Amino acid sequence: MDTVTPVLRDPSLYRYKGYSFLKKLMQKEFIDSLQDFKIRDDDVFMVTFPKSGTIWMQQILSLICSEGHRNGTEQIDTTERVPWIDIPLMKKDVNDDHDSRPSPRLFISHLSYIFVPQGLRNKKAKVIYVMRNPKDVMKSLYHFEAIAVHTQKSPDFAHLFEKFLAGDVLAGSWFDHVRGWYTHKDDFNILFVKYEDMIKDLRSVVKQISTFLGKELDDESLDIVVKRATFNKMQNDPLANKENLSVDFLNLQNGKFMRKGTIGDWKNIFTVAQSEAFDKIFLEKMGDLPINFTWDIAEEK
Ligand code: PPS
Repeated sequence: MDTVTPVLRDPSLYRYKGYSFLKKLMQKEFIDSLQDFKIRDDDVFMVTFPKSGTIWMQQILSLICSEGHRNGTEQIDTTERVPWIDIPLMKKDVNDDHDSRPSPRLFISHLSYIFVPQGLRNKKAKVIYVMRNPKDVMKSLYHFEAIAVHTQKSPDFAHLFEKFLAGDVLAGSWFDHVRGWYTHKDDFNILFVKYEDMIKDLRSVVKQISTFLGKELDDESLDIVVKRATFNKMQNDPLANKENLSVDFLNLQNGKFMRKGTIGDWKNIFTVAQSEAFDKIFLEKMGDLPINFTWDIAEEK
């Protein structure tokens, strides 16, 4: 549906083409204009459903692609090095906004596959899609709502649970997002990465990404990237952990952006009934896809 409709459980959002956009920051005309964004062959887009490891991968891409960032000589916030394509910058025209940036340009996005620039389908530019088990996404989102300025906070987890299932959260339905990107993978030059694999073996994932980007790192550089992308390191790095973000976006008095960074924290909030209900829906909606998530850190021990 191409018309704009309200998002029932969160009036700060509007629904357009099945996706839930922030009224305050994302205008549908701008989103539509992204179709014509001029892609360079060496552009790199990193796409996630919210709370799936966006700033983590943003930091990793930044470190892989910039030696200055890696050795700490480049004091630039990662959001500047790897900006959102979803939100207009200074010039408010997506081509003008990013035209003067040197290659390779790195971008982040929460958009579903239908909204990204047509040029990405040339399969030269690269897409990295990071996904995380949706129960942990929900738990992370529940806490994030306390610090997010532009979306409505759920009164309790039961409300968030319903909201999430209905797609009444930023980016719409998690199921549609993951399914959409996964089933259209052949339209793009895309690498899928799981948050849980990053937790389990960050070095291997960093290696995999640097190979995908054609930027093989020597062992020493690889070690530096991994070290600077660990939870503890990022938690103490204001250039990477959103602490420098304006109070217009995040109210960090109410909580932390870098919260726990683990697998299975959903167990501390889901009731047994919610977990079982979710498992059933997950099976119905995703059971036909060959995507296996790790739901519990103990599964790996
Ligand atoms: S957002 O708002 O959509 O951009 O959020 P996003 O960055 O996608 O997700 C935030 C969660 O990612 C965790 N995170 C990390 N986990 C492990 N290691 C590192 N280095 C790392 N960096 C970010 C962050 O803590 C959020 O997860 P939760 O479960 O809330 O802790």
